Amino acid sequence: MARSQWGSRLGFILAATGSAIGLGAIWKFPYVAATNGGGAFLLIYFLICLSVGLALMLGEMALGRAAGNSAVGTFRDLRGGRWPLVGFVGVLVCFLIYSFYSVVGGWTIAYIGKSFGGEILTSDAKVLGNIFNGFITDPALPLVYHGLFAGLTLAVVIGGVQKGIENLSKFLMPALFVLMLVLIARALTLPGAVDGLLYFLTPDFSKVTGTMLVDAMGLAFFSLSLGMGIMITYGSYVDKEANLLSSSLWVIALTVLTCFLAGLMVLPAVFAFGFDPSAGPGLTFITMPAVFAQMVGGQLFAVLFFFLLLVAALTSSVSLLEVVVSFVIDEFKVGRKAAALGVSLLVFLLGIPASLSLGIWSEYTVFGLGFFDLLDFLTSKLLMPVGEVLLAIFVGWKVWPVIEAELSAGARVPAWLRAMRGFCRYVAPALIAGILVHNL
Ligand code: LEU
Repeated sequence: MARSQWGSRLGFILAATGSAIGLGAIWKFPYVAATNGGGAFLLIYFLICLSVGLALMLGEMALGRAAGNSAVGTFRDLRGGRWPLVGFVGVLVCFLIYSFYSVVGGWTIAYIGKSFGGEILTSDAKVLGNIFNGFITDPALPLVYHGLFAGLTLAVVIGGVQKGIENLSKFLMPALFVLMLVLIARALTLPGAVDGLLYFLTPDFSKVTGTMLVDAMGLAFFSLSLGMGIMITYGSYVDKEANLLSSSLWVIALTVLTCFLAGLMVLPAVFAFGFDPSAGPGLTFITMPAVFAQMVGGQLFAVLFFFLLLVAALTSSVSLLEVVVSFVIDEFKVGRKAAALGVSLLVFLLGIPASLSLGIWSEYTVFGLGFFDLLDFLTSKLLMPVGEVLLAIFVGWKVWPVIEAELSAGARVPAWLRAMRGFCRYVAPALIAGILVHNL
């Protein structure tokens, strides 16, 4: 069977951007930035994305295109030995992340319903907090929405690479940008918003700590979909003429821009309403309704916002499922439909304890973490960094000629490419390993 291909180069960039931009940028970034002191975090996050992030993204895309195989197969084709294990770590990370990602994806569907009902259209922090906590701690409802979200993701992945993923990204990602700009305009004109703006934009370097660096690095990789085989898999569907450097730069620029816009949308409003910036995972879900409550046609904006957030989450969850599915298809010679169904079912089951750990199972902890937080810790702080160190070593030391051939397209090796080799050989592994050690 011929390997699927993206319909166009723009389609590839949009799909990769669709994978990158999701709950990470819009849900995670504002609350992680807020708890890490704002401005300095923003700057460090940018720097990481543009350095280590760029090198790894280029590396992943080049590997995938060179091998034309899924995450595990790529390492096997290019080198063999124990290296396919790195691909396997990626597949595992996608599988684990997908289980709790789908739970949060379900929240966005529930909030579309709550916007229609109008119950969230208030600026009262207490009411909004109660609605959010009441919902996520409910033993049954979030599971229904988790199932719905996983079902939607499944439908797109069964539709296949080009039709399903590409079409979804092409129309709705631009719509999300426009809506965010409108919401920012409203948020910034709220009385008291300036304090939030200053908090977000003024770097206070006394806030830079080991924990902040770890958070920034974890979020950078999470939001750029790196270290889990996604860009390898997506790269394997790219034609040989596509310019991977400009594609990567586009993906990174758009993702970083979305994080920035999400911060502008959420943080000034947090300050304007006197909410607690360290509210954690509920921040976007609690703050944005308060903004809608202050808008003419707020209910419509609320529905639109949560719908587009759902789409952003879907284009990301699709990439998570796609990595696992293409691994199963390539390794076990199973059909796409059967593979997607089987994986979705497993993911749904794993998401159940994740969701319940926020409510009735909250007293069950491992290392002091509930199951939801444990999955997040295991993936973002442990497995992803391990995968990334190995990936950087693989790219810089083991298969560099292949990467160079992919990226220079036969022309003379440009200076940036030589810099990238040094970066992958020495800087990236040292940096990421340092962070890993700090985590442990
Ligand atoms: N990059 C995605 C996001 O920020 C997450 C990834 C795990 C698919 O939502």
